[in-house]
Amino acid sequence: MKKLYSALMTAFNDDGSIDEAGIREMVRYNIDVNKVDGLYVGGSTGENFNMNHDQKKRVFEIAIDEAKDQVDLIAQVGSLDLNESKELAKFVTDLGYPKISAVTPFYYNYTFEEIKHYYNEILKGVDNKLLIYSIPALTGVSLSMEQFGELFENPKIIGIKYTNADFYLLERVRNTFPDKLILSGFDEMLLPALALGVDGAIGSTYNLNAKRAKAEMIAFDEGNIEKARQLQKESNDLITALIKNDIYPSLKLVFNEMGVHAGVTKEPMAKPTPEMRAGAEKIYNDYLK
Ligand code: SI3
Repeated sequence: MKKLYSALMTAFNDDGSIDEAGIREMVRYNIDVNKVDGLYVGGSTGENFNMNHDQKKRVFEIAIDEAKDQVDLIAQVGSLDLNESKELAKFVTDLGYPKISAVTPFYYNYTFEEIKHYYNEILKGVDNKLLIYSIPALTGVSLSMEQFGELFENPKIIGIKYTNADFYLLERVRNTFPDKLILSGFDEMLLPALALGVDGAIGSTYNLNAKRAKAEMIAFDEGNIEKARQLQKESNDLITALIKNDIYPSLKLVFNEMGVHAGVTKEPMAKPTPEMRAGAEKIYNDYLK
């Protein structure tokens, strides 16, 4: 059975502090209403790269305290400060996270040897399993099939969160490493990723749209491709509207519209404008009600 994970958002107050109650509400909504299989904590959607060290730790604590062991939890610990990544990897492992993930190090055009060193260092002395977070559009880092293979030489590296529209590479990686866990990261491309044999998906829009995405996975598994295509079309109408309205603030605005307190985004991400608020209300009424 393929697994669906929501990329957990972080509720912030206007001053950039963490809204703990909001985070708990979103965890609960994902477990109780969305019935997701898991949560990806501290990813792009969680605005992890906007947070300071203490905030990252606090979000990890709140999420696992609320979710307990009701769903699978993956903690994204990647950081440009390798010492921070190592500390966070130990911290979340001690908290009980069954899996970790780390974004490829970015900005300084690291060599592959440096990237490999980063992953192996994060895992040194940490009794946990790791998913490589590959998102070339945001990091500028594209790993080849051979490079994934070299990273997999570390037995603790169990798979990839694959946020990449390169389906040729996905096919090569899937078939070369049939035992690795590959979770697709582009919600709008779930169906082609399913066709290439991913084990599930992690995404931002599943916070709002998990039921449709789950139904699409089931339709795909049953061989009902027409139904899966129709569901992907409906999802993409929603995702297109969210992207046009500025996706991160809009996901929160729509959650707030649904009565789930998601707070606001953290600067420098845009704060909601009146136009965004109106757009979010329309998205809720048009696609989710
Ligand atoms: O938290 C995370 O790391 C993610 O949710 C990554 C995920 O792949 C999302 N990518 C980004 C850059 O946010 C997608 O879910 C994305 O928002 C969605 O496909 C819309 O483009």
